[in-house]
Amino acid sequence: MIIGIITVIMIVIIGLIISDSSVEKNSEESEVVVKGDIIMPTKSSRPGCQEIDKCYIPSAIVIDSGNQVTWVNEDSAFHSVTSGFYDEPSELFDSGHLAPYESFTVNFDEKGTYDFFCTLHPWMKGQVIVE
Ligand SMILES: [Cu+2]
Repeated sequence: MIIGIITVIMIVIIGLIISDSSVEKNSEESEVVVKGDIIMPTKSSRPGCQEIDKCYIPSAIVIDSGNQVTWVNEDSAFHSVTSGFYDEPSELFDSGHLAPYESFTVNFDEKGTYDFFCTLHPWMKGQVIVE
């Protein structure tokens, strides 16, 4: 009799634990706002990320013309995605300052190599190669 009651209680507790963890999992998935093609990871606001090629990840991306690229700032600092080079912006596109978890998307219709950088951190550089 007592063993029967304990067994029922155990089953209920295990059931609650399982349903709890599945709810948590679902809410975690819904927190992912935008999936970026290129991310700005944590610590990219400090010099040194260029030495390990982790200022923009990936720092170079190859796409077919007519497609778009989305950058997501996954750092806790502000960053930008600006066309050209730090000392020579090309004025093709400029995200302005992206707050943490903001994203920026550009359509690329013409073939070519598009350099970009961060106006706040001169060591952050990347390329979009449109084929
Ligand atoms: Cu930056």
